[in-house]
Amino acid sequence: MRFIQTHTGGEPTHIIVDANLDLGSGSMADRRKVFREKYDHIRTAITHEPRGSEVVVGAVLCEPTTPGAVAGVIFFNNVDVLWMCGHGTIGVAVALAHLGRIGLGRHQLDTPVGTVEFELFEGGRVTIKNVASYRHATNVPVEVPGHGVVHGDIAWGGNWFFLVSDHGQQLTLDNVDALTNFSWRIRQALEANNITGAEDGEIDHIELFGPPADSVNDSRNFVLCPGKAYDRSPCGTGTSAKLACLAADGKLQPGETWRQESIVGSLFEGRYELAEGQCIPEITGTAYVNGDVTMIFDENDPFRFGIPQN
Ligand code: PYC
Repeated sequence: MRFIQTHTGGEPTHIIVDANLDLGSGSMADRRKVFREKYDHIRTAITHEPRGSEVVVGAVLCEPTTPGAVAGVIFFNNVDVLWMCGHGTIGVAVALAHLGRIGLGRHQLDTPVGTVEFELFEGGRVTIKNVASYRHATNVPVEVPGHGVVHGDIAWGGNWFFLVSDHGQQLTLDNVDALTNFSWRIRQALEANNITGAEDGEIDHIELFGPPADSVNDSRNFVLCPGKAYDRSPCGTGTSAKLACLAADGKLQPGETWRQESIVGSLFEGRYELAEGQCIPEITGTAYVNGDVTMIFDENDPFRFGIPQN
C-alpha cells in the first residue's frame, strides 16, 4: 500500500491512495463503519509506532458516493476513526494534485458527514467548504478537578468541540505539556459529568482560545485531539466550530474573514455563508506533500500493524 504524506500548517496527514479495501457500496457513514470494524489494522499500521505516532492523522481514499466527486475519504487517528477532518481535506486536495488526479479549481470530496467542496489554488492553497456547523450549547460550566469551574461552548464543525476562553493558560509552544494535561482534564470532566454534543455525541476535541501572537490575526488556539496529541494546525473542524459560535453571537458577519492562528503559528482563514439559515464555514489553508511511502508488511515483523495501545 502506498500513502502520500502531507502536512497542513504543520499537522500531518498520511493518505492511503491505492487501498482497494472492500468497504461495501453503502453511504460514506456506512463505509466508515465497515472500515472501523474490518480494517482497524490499517488504521494502526499508519498511526501507531513504529511507522506512525499519535500526531499522525491518517486517511484512506475510496470510490466516491456522489456522481462527479473526486473520491471518498475516511479519516482516522491513533485511537479511532474520525468523522471529518479539515486540515486533512486540504492535505487530500494537494495529494490528489500531486498524483495528477485533479487540477486547479473546484472539486467535491465525499466524507462520512457529507460532501465537502474544495477549491485548489496554486502553491497548495486550498479552500474547503465544510459541512453545516452550529453551536449546540453556550457557556456550559464544568468542574475541572485541580482547576475549578471552566465554561465552554459546545459546537459541531464536523467533530464535537468544547471551546474555552476563560482558562487562564498561556497559549505558547513551550507550554504544550501543561496545555495538554489541562485540556485532557477538561475532556475527562465532560465525560464524567455526561456533558455531550447533540444526540449524545462524544465531545472528543477540546479547543482553548487566546490572543494571537501576530496582531494581524484574530486569535490563537490550542486544540487537543482525541488521541491526546495537539493539532499543529488551527484545526479545520475546530475553526468551523469557532465560526459557528462567532456567527451565533453576531461577532462575525457572513463573508467576513477570521484569521485563526495555531499553537505553532500556522494560519487558517475562515469565513462563513448562511444557507437556509445554516452556517457553512469556508476554511483556507496551505498543505505540502513531504513524502510518498510504500508500506511494507513483513510477516516476520510483529509490529507491522503498529504497537498496540491500551
Ligand atoms: O483539521 O479538522 C481538523 C482536524 C481534526 C483533527 C485534527 N485536525
